[in-house]
Amino acid sequence: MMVDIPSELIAQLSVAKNVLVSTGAGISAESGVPTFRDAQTGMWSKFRPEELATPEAFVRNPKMVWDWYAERRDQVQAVEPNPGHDALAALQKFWSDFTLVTQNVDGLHQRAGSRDVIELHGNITRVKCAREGTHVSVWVPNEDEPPKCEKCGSYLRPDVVWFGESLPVRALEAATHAAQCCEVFFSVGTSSVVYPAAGLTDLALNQGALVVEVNPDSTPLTDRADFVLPGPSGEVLPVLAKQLGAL
Ligand code: BV8
Repeated sequence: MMVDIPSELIAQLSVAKNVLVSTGAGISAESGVPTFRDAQTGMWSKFRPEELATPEAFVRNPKMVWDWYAERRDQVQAVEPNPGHDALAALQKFWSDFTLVTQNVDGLHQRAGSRDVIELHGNITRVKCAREGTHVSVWVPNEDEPPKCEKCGSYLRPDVVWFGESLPVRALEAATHAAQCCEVFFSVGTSSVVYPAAGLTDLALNQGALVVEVNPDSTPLTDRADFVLPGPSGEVLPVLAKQLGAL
């Protein structure tokens, strides 16, 4: 695919000082991690993620929800970051004030070398006690139900934010501050429908940031963005980084 980056965008990015990049499931698609909008496969094909990624689902069927996350945890640990992740790790060194915010829970940005990643929705490779919130790294597997916390006996659960749960306060505060201060806001690989993450874009637009969308499909942001780079992030971001001299 031929990636065409407008020269006007390159000119503005070359002199930018404060850049915020916000990513969604699309940036991990080329690593082989299904996006939320992709149809679920296998035994999960009859469920929508929104039905499984909720506290209610965990109360109703804790073992099913635990197993869904265990399968996804194995999946993300078996794949590698792709050139889109790598390009963002390189661009972090290019701009003097760079913030990376992600809705993803796969940890691939960190594995690509990005530092200080703001994880709005947690991280699927971390497990915590459902009652105390303390992180647990080892547990006794159980055929019939999720493993239990050794200290209090409550179920363990993935350290992710479910629908209807509040986002981690410090992560959301840091992301909100970055969206209010940035000169350039990149929205990469997100359908821009899940709030409050999608609201960061509105903050950036309202304070006059230059907004760039990287996505092969159109989203509710597409008509409002200053620049739209319509392609897979694993192809667009490396070309952008090379043209800026960051790769
Ligand atoms: C909250 C972790 C306060 C778990 C996730 C009614 C209206 C508006 C909002 C609400 C509402 N009712 C409730 C809400 C709030 C709700 C919400 O936004 N619902 C939506 C569905 C309407 N939000 C919440 O509940 C949040 N909490 O608000 O707390 C509160 C408290 C009580 C009651 C109400 C509110 C919590 C939201 C976090 C949920 N957890 N993940 C897990 O992973 O299992 S969300 C999960 O879905 C992801 O983390 C991600 O955020 C989201 C999916 O979005 P995307 O990342 O954008 O992925 P998607 O598949 O949608 O799109 C992929 C995109 O990539 C596409 O555009 C595609 O074209 C593109 N793409 C594909 N390939 C590529 C590509 N792009 C580039 N390159 C490619 N190669």
